[in-house]
This record gives sequence, structure tokens and C-alpha cells, in this order.
Amino acid sequence: MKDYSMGKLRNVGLISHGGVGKTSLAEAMLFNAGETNRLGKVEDGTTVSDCHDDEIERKISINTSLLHYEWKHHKVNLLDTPGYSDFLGEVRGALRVVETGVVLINAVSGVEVGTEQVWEFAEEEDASRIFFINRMDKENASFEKTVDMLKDRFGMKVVPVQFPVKEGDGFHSFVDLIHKKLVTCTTDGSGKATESAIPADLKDKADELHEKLVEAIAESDDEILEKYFEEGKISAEDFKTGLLKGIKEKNIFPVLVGAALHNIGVKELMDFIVNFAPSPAEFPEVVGQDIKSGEEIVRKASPDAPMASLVFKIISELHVGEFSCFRVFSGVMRVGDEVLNPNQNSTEKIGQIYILNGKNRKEVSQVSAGDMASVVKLKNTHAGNTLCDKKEPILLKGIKFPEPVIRVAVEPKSKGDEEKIGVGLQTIHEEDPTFISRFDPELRQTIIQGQGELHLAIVVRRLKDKFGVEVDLAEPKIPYRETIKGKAEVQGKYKRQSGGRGQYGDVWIRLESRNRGEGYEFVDAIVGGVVPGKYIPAVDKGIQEAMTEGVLAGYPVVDVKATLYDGSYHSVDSSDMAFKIAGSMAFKKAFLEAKPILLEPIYDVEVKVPEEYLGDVMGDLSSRRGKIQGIDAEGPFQIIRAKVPLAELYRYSTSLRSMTQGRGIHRRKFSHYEEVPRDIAEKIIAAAKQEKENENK
Ligand SMILES: Nc1nc2c(ncn2[C@@H]2O[C@H](COP(=O)(O)OP(=O)(O)OP(=O)(O)O)[C@@H](O)[C@H]2O)c(=O)[nH]1
Ligand SMILES: [Mg+2]
Repeated sequence: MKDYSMGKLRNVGLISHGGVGKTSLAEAMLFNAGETNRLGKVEDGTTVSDCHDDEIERKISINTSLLHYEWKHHKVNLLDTPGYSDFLGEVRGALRVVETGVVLINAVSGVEVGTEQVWEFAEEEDASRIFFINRMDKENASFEKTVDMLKDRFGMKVVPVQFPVKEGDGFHSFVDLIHKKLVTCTTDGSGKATESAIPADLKDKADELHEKLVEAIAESDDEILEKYFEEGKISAEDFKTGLLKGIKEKNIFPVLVGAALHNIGVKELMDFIVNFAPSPAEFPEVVGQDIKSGEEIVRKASPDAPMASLVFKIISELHVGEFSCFRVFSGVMRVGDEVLNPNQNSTEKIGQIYILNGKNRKEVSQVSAGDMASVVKLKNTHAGNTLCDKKEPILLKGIKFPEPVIRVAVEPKSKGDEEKIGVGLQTIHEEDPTFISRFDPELRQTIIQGQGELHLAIVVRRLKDKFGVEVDLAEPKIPYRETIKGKAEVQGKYKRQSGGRGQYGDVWIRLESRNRGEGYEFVDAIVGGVVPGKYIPAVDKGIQEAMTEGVLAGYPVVDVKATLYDGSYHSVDSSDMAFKIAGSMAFKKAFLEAKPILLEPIYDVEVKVPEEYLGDVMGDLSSRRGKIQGIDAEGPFQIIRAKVPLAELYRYSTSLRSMTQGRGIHRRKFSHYEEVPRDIAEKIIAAAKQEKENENK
């Protein structure tokens, strides 16, 4: 493939709620461009983009695919992202490196929770957006209703540039409002289309919508607006430059229609992308940070500038290795270069560079500013890292990956695999930062966290396929805490006399509760040296050790104040050890007398669902001991904010998915610790005792 100048490149991400047709659209685009000679189907597992076993099996996208095609003397890099909510991190990565997002909308169900989510990401990454209303061939498809919903949610900048003649079964033609003509497509998947004059009965509607488009263009540029006011119309030239500018500056979100599965409206979208989506050349500056001072660096986004690129996705191919997909923002990346990874403070050698279309790979020798490709066998580069010229270092903005929403414990199926599992999980995290794994020494469990159950199921499978180890998933333990509500004054006396030198330590401590989060405080209130100063740190230490072991159920004690106010010593038998034991004894006794309680972690949970599920979701949250904090309407959605104990959130994403037919999503964040209700606390304490007995057997 020839090296395209920046103006001839387009970087486009396909984004939407799950299953709207992104992969089918990508397939039709590659077919129309001659990259493939048959139109594959997601249903048959034959698309270029969904080429991994998991994707073929489940008929959904799991990875962002880096695809490309040539169209009318342009090269388009196409990122087909997954829509399933477990893989939203992929969408983040993709939107970080494209100029334009094509937002697919289901012509039947309109704006969905996932649409809102990807829209928010696109907004944060400041990407231009083009709507493609897909599935126009489906029963109950409605262009008008969908456009109204888009305007309602995303504002009046939403402007149709096409409209369909017939919806549902007979959909195969639409009016092109830019060129004012009728486009009629074949329904055989070939993508062939003929153009003709707009039929008389559609003329008025076409004129009206064309005028709306003209107004939108005029409003997005002051000069054009002035001419429009003076002359009542705008020139063809202004129409074109105005539309381009409006889209680039996010003042116009054009709406196109089609049916990706039948390759209808796809060529016209491809034309639209090369004609009206911004090219990398329209963003002349790359902004990054000086790796030492952290100060902003601005450099030219051109092939002549020093090289700066960002790795946005790592795809692991069995038996081949890792492909690190990257976008060059300035300069040229060449095979043989030694480049700097400022995030890891290491260097990487650029071996083979490939451009990809699913499993199809073509080797290239270099990649210039604005373009994308992938490089194999990097040593230590993660998704979101910069690769740059060693002599001109720069740190580009990384990728904001979503926080985990699910935690599960893993246990090896066979003993002795622990280390391999640890290495495997770490490697998977490096490839996919939305997955986190860590051994929790307190719970004595390896806890893995991710974006949903499917996400973790896929991690487990990778562990098996790639690292040859199998794990079972288990319910993770909850990091409870112990504390007191009352106050106690107690003596701890440790005295041993067994021939030779004895042991003697005697302390009185006052144990009081502190506010949540205030931690532990030790106060030395000894007067007159009844406990010599040199032993006092030992008392403190004894208390702290007892606190980590816990008293009620073996969980760490928090938020207590211990005051050492009296005691006695023996000039020969006293020692640090004896006072440490005395402190610990006093603490345990005092703790039990001071109204001990268990604390549990409470999470802030935010659930977003279409209105019709509000009742079910609230009822379910209450049954999980959740306390509703508020409900806000956001268009057709309701956002419920609640505080819910972590212990009740196990498998929540799955329950929510089934409760809302996949139309609800949730986010969670640790909030605070709170007292466990008495009946539940009793069960936890009994279970802890049982476990301890079992261990001691
Ligand atoms: N009738 C009809 N079905 C379509 C159309 N586009 C896609 N489909 C079907 O919808 C299903 C999902 O299509 P995909 O292309 O996998 O959708 P996606 O957006 O890539 O899905 P995810 O990547 O999992 O979010 C498949 O069964 C497609 O055959 C369309 O225009 N009309
Ligand atoms: Mg897909």
C-alpha cells in the first residue's frame, strides 16, 4: 500500500450500543473497497473483524479491530469497537486515536444506554461524530422517531443529510440531501446503487430538509451566515467547506441511513467519510508533555517532526504473539528504529510493522504521521503508552480506562499453578488495563476485577489457552473491619514465674471509639513512671499487633483510641516482651467490653436504565440492603444513585443485565465503612469461628 499524505487519511471509529451492526458495517465497507471478495456475516462467523474464537462463538465483538481500506484515493483506518458493556474500555482506546466516530443507531430502538456511554466518551475525546441509522430494513424501523430521539438527546446540531423512502421491509432507497438526488440500492448485498431525480411526491420534504441542512451549515460559520442572510442561499463551494467545518468543529452531527447487513447505504457513507470527515491534516498540532518537567510541549503533526505515537490496543494472537496497534501523531515510525517508551522508561526495538485486516496482515516498512498500524514483539509496552523518538522525548495523553465493576476470587484448579497464574494475570492486565488482578494478603485470595462477568470469563479462557493454567472462580471474601461503639477500662497483666528470670508486665488501658476513618491513636498518660518510658512503645506495639489480627472474627480493627494510664512493673522481670503481651491482653479484653461491632464496605452505585425498568431495579437494590440516594431523569433514562454494601454486589452486573435485557449499566466506587446489621454480623462471626476451627484441626 502506498504511503498516503495526511490529507488523504481518515481515522474512523465505529461505536454504538451492543449489536447495532458495527461489524456488519465494517464488513460491507471492506467488501465495497475490494479488500475482500465476499461479504461475510456475523451470524456465520465469517466477518473479517470478529475473527477471534471468542467472537465467533458468541457472535459479538470483544476486541477493537484495526481495519483499513482504500476508497477514492484515500486510506481509511477503521476501528471496529465492541458494544457490549464489558468491553467499553476498548471504545475509550479507539476514540483516543481517531478524528471521527461513526455512531450507529438502531432504527428500531433508537438511543440506548450504550449509545449514551459511547457518546460521552466521544465528547471527552473531542471526536467529530456522524450518525448512521442502521437496520432500516427491520420491522418497526422509524427514521423520524429516531432522529427526534437523537435531537432530544444530543441537541439541535443533529442534522439529517439523507432520509429513507420506505422503512422496514421495502427499504432500499433514500434521498441524498447534499446532492439532491434519489439513491436506489440493490438488496443482494452487492452494494450497487443507481441515482435518479427525486420523485415528485418527495420533493417538498427533500426541499425542506435540504434547507434545514443549509441553515445548519450557515450557522456554523459566521461568514457563510452573513452571505446566507444577504442572498438567501449559499454557494456550492460554501456548502461543502461549511459542512466540513461544521463536522470538524462539532457544530453539525450529520445523520445517514442504511442497512449494513444488506450493504445498503454503505458506499454512500464511505463517500461521505472521505468527503466530509476531518483528516489528520486538519489538526496541525500534537500536544504532549515534557517527560522531565511535565510541561506542555506542542509540536507539528507532520511527518517531518520527531516521531510520537500512541499504543491504543494490544491484540494477542496465539502462536504469533502480541500485536501492539498504534497511531503515529507526528514523524515517521520505521522498521529498525529504537524508540523510547516514556511511560515505562524503557526502549523498544521496532521489528516488523503490519497493517491488519483481521487475520490478514501485510508487512510495511514505515508508518507516517496520521496513520495507524501494528508492531509485533514489543517487550514492555502497555495499552495507553507513548512510543517516541529517543532524542526528542514526549509523553502523549494516555487512555482513560473505566474503573472495574466486578470482583471475583480465583483459585487454581491444580496446586502448584499459583505462580503461573500470577504471571498470566499480570500479562493480561498489561494487555488490557481494564482488567486488574492482585493477591490480597488480608483475604488470602487472588482477586480479579473487570468490567463484567463476560470480561472475566474471557480472561479465564485466555489464561488457559495462553498460559496453560485453569482456575475456578469463587465468591471473593469481603474486607470487613472491626471496631467498637463504647468505652472500656481494663487491666492487662502478664506474669510468669518459671524458675530463673520471670516475666512481668502490667497495664491499664482505656479504649474508646473514634470516628470513621480517623484510624488508631495511642495516648501515653502515664504519670510518675508507674510504667517506665522505655516499655511504653512495647505496649503500643502489642495493641497494634492485636488490632491487625482482630478480635471478633479475625478482621483488622480500626478507629480506636487507646490510652495507657496506669500499670506497674518489676525491676528484674519486666521486659519489652512482657509489656507487649500485657498491652495485647488488655486490648483484647477491653475491645470485647466496649460494644464491638463489624464494619462492612459500602459502595456508591450508579445505575442507568430506561424508565420502564426503574421499579424493578429499585426493588432489587433495596433487597440488596441498598439505600437509594436519589433518582435523576436523563432523557428516556433514569439514573439511580444508591449506597450498597459490597457483600450484596456479587454478580450484580449479571443480575442487572438480565433484569433489563442488557439495557442497564452500572458503575461503582468505594464510599465508606458502615456497621453490619446485628443478625448478619452474627453469621459472619460464626463463619469465621468455624473457619478457624477447621484450620486448627
Ligand atoms: N436486519 C438487519 N440486521 C442487521 C443489520 N446490521 C446488522 N444486523 C445483524 O445484527 C446482529 C449484530 O450485528 P453486528 O454487526 O455484530 O453488530 P455490532 O454492532 O458489531 O455488535 P457488537 O460488536 O457485539 O456490539 C447480527 O446478527 C447482524 O446480522 C441490518 O442492517 N439489518
Ligand atoms: Mg461488532
